[in-house]
Amino acid sequence: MKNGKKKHSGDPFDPAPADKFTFGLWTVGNPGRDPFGEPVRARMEPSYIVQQLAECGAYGVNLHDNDLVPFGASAAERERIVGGFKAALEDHGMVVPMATTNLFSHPIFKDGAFSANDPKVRAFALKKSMDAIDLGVELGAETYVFWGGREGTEADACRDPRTAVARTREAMDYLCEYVRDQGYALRFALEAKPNEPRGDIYFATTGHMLHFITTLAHPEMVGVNPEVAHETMAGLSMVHGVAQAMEAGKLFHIDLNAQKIGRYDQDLRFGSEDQKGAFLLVRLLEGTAGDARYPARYEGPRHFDAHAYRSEDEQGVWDFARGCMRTYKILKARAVAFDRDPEVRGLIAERTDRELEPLLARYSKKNAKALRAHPIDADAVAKKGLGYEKLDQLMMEHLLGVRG
Ligand code: GCO
Ligand code: MN
Ligand code: MN
Repeated sequence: MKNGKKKHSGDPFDPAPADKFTFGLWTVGNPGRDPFGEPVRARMEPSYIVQQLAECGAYGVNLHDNDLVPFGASAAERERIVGGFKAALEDHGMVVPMATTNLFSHPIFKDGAFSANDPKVRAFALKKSMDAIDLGVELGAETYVFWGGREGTEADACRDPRTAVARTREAMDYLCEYVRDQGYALRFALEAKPNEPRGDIYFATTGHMLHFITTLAHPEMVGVNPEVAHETMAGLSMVHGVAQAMEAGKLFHIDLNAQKIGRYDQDLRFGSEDQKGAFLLVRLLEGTAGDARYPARYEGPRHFDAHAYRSEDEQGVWDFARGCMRTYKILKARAVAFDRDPEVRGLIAERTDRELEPLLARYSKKNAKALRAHPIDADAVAKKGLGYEKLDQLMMEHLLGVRG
């Protein structure tokens, strides 16, 4: 069954490849192990996952090197596994838009990878990353994610945190050069997380990453991969982080899921917590507000980095996957209706002032003089209500499905 030939149900919220939904092999493949309990589901073969995801209407699948090729596999084993996987992708019309390296499971990475104190560990991390980059490119990946899961500390005196930053820069510059040297058309996307599995992880948020990128030798090759759960764990607004990345042209990838604030990394089904945040995120990614100053929308894959509850069997996993995609599409439809609503448009229409705006746009001695001379009645401006209660309630009513 080729994905393109699969008959769509006709339900407007059922996903189709054109929606560009992707899942990691490790997401639907998550066996439900947690720090307190053993796996509750059997391992699924990568080719089987590809088939089932295609059946659900996904566009593609992403992977860590070791999700596909076991750690320490021989070259012959690698060839056999990769060959079989490519055939499954081809058979089901699925693509691999993103790949990444597992730099956290093997005990060698107990003190991190690129920031580890032992040069042997850093060397091993670079070698493993170059191999995994080759694998990703062979499978057609255009984006390569770096998530520094174990790049952090509990005993913070073990290294100067500035050294961790510098070592990470060295590694990114090294790998950018490697990609250029190979002539690969690959971009890097850096994924931040504040903690877990380490007590504190370096570059805790998307904002930290955005600045770090400006210090690299090839900043144009590197962007970010923000994750809902990670920004929420840090108590931050995912929407604001993503907006800043988009505005900087740095949203190269995204990890969609859901998370309750103040918890461990829950990786819940997209939209299953904080529906308002999820609505605003979809609205931003889809560009339904239509601000002409910015590119219309995010064009990359809509990737779900989440997994089914531990209560689920395999059927529950596919229910989970469909749920992520359906909720995204439902929120998109709600966002379109919201931004078309004349009452909403009236409330968010920007006030313009033809005399004042040009004076604000750019500093010059002349502009500053004219600005200073321009009378502004602060009390009169302050008195005016802004109607945000009404606006937010309208958003709630669209979100809850009673309007539009
Ligand atoms: C996590 C991370 C990972 C990464 C993945 C890809 O908290 O475990 O979100 O799922 O996204 O390793 O780099
Ligand atoms: Mn995560
Ligand atoms: Mn992630």
